[in-house]
Amino acid sequence: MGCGFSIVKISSAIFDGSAPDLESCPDESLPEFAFIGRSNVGKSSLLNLLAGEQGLARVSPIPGFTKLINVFTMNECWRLVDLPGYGFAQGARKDSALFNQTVNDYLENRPNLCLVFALIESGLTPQAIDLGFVEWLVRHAVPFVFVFTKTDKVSAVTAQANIAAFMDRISAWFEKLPAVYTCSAATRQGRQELLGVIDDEMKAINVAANRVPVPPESSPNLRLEARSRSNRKRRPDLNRPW
Ligand SMILES: Nc1nc2c(ncn2[C@@H]2O[C@H](COP(=O)(O)OP(=O)(O)O)[C@@H](O)[C@H]2O)c(=O)[nH]1
Ligand SMILES: [Mg+2]
Repeated sequence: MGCGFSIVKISSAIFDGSAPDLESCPDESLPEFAFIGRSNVGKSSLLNLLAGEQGLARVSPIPGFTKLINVFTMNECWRLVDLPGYGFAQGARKDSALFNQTVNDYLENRPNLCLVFALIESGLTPQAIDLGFVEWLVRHAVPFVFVFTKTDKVSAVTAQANIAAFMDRISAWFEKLPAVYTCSAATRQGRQELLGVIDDEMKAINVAANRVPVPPESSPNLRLEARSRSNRKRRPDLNRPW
């Protein structure tokens, strides 16, 4: 099947497997969109929502302890990656990793990583661990957008107040703030919009099958890596606002 532009219509969602480390991840030929956030924030639920398939990624009411990177290929063209949650790094020093080395490694070094969805619960006021994690993403020039989850659990007013407070805490780190989205796996709110984000990235990479022969330097793989590199360029000055 060719990689057309029917991102919003998911025709196939396949579990590729669980990787214990970066080396074990599938080949780097397809663009990847990864979900990161605290354990229980709703990463696996959002993945299932986007894939349109309940039970594709395992959802658990109990914070999980998995250290595996779970990879799913969509429409045979792009991947969704369910990363282990952070939040269990007891006693981590301020600048040390907040999560496991596997996740650090993936976020820093995966050449075909296009965009990270950084998930935060819309029902919570800004939490130090989320702020710290966002700081880590910024320091490491990881391209990301925010997704505030579980909007069905709080009033729109509360969610907007929490989002505004979070953005206020981090605004000094950015010339231009990352995009903010919201979602609910319960009401399916946010699905089309987030698939649209992926669609835009895919269009930018232009991995659609070329009908005319292309010179090797503009092959889809090279364009993908170039996109990944240019996404990583946003490296703002950091000064801790808290
Ligand atoms: N009400 C509500 N519950 C959710 C939502 N997303 C996830 N959950 C619940 O939150 C818990 C953790 O979800 P999960 O997707 O496993 O989180 P993960 O640990 O980040 O992968 C599960 O009990 C889910 O059913 C949502 O949008 N709304
Ligand atoms: Mg999960």
